[in-house]
Amino acid sequence: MEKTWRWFGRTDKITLPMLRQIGVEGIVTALHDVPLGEVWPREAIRDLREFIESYGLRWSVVESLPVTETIKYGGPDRDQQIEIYKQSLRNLAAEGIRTVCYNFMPVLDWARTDLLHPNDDGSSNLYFSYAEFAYFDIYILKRDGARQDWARFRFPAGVGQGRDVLAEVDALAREMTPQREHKLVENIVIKTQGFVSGNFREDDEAPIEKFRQFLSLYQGIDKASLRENMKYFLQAIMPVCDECDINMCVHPDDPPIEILGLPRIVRTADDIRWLLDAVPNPHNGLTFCAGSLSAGAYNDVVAMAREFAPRTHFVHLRSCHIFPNGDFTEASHLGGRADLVELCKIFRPTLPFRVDHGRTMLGDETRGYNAGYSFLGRMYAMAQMQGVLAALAHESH
Ligand code: DNO
Repeated sequence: MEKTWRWFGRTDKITLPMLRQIGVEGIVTALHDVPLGEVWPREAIRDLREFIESYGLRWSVVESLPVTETIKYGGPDRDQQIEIYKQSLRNLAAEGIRTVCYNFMPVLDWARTDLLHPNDDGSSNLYFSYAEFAYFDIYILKRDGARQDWARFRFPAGVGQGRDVLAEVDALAREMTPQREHKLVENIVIKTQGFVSGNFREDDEAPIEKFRQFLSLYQGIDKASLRENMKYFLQAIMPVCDECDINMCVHPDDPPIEILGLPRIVRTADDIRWLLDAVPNPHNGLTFCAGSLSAGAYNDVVAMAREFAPRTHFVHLRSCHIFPNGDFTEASHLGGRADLVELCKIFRPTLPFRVDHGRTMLGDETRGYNAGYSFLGRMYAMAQMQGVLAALAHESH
């Protein structure tokens, strides 16, 4: 598979010459400076492409060309936003970039509650605690209906049985400090979101207020209507994808659970079947994020890879470990639920993959990195995956 790396542009402290040294072939990036909802100008795409190429690398994948909320909830200006999206796709194709990752998660992109969860060996990982997330929802966001939603919440078979999340939330409330609350807001809304070109920015002054406004846009939007809106969007952009030979690849919901009273529609094998069948064009495909999918106890990641490989255009290699209480963390790239060795046997050898959510280790803390995108942790994971791929290639000779 093509070895790619998510790089955040010229200001990224992890530079292209560093990536050359560790075997990276292709770059996964976006025009992070273009405000959400505006056309990506062809000149700016060309400029970044040439910069990448000047280091002997290629711009392989766009992650992400963001889909604005109005397209997701079906607002009055969605057609206008879809036209803008189409123009950005045309501009990307004109510069030879034809694999585009996006997501269809309402309001919040990926979510974690702890970004530096300590491991026994001294490194740290990202972590998702249901109790802390529910605390954020009930006590910080104070969302209408949050308490009832969490009272009804059921873990999938095999994990979290008998767990009383609400009791844990109330216990947390008794020991909570303003510093800890601040940290939780920072983790859920700022540090995980600020760099993904989504709704929130590092310098947002009232992120919780902004969060509530976004949530209010989704009143009355259920799973069926979100699906309709996704189908509408995909049908509208497919003619451009056909004309320009662009592969769209939706990123699964991370974590693959319904949160904040919002529908999430790319969580399970059934969801993916639905979205691939709803718009059966091969340009409507998937980012197979093994990490996101493996955080759902109901997902058999290897079986899903076998089923969806023909429509997969981009792969995220990482793996999650789910604890008996249902919480999850990122596992080693050679461990966890996702069985990355098996996945590497399934996907076409020409597909681009990137490692994802490396550990924080050996001084990564001091280097400056975006949450989940450490240098040494990802480099370690990349080396593990390169070893796996080399061993598989050797076996097949
Ligand atoms: C998080 C990422 C996501 C992903 C988007 C794709 O680490 O995997 O932010 O890039 O959801 O649109």
